[in-house]
Amino acid sequence: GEQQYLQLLRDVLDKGSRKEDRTGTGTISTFGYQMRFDLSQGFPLITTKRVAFRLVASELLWFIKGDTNIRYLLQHNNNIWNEWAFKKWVESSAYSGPDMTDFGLRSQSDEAFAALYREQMDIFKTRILEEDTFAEEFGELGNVYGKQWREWRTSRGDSVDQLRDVIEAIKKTPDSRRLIVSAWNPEDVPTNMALPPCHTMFQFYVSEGKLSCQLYQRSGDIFLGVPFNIASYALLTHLIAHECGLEPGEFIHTLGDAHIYLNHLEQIQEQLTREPKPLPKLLLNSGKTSLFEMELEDIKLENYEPHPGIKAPVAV
Ligand code: THF
Repeated sequence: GEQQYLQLLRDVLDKGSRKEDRTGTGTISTFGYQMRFDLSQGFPLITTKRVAFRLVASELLWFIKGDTNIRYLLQHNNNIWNEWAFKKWVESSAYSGPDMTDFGLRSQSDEAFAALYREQMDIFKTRILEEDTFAEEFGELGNVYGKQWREWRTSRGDSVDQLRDVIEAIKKTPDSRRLIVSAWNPEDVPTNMALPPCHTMFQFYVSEGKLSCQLYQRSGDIFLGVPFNIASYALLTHLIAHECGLEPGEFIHTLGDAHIYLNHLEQIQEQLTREPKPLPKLLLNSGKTSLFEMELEDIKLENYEPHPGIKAPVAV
């Protein structure tokens, strides 16, 4: 359970090497790592810091709906994808406000700039929420997860609903070794998405009435992103098991470049002094079966009593 996550933090701190990255922040990184979470032992939401489960759940429902526009997230008070849409906006010719080049890095060291950035971000969010045409153009992240999961475009001119198909296959051919959903679309990666998918593909496995899921994640921001990613795929596994009449089995998390950003080190030292608490329990509305009908209020977490949250800047 959580010990494996804490061990990942320690292993990367001990054995990782310094590596520069696209965002200019700098990381300590290792390549190839695997964790296993037995979902019958409790829901794997990290307890050594508070992780906002409602953000995990609303992001996952957004993927499941096939939505790729941040408007839905903002309507649910979820700000975790704002930076990527904002980046497209401030780099567009329609933007005429103060220069926002490298806003992520600059707002960490320059307080005056950070104030300007917050002001522009607030204006941006308000416009996404209130102006339909602005939202259509600048809230859109491109062909990110929701699009590839639900509407992968083919060379025949039609599309594949990978999520619906994999659920049907789990029901009809549970022994299949092809229960795969891929978000990595080589045709779209270079040009058609705000950020190439970090969780690139996942596979399901059914045995003894239990549904397991393994994710291959090409790149993992261990402090900020990975706790979200674990909870998100654990929730997806629960939702699909619920629909298919199976018990949740294991979530296996395989990471490619597993990295700690250099501006997360103090936060991690603090987290590693903390003892894990008992894991919470997930409760799904038993009156609904299809995951395509699930709403936030159908998903409840019980007995989550974590240590306090630990703030950290996100690298853009
Ligand atoms: N880019 C980077 N650098 N890290 C990531 O984790 C990441 N993601 C998604 C896309 N690009 C990424 C976005 N997911 C937070 C959590 C998940 C994100 C992005 C940001 C975050 O800041 N979480 C804070 C609190 C957020 C809040 O309360 O609003 C936290 O403390 O957990 C990984 O898929």
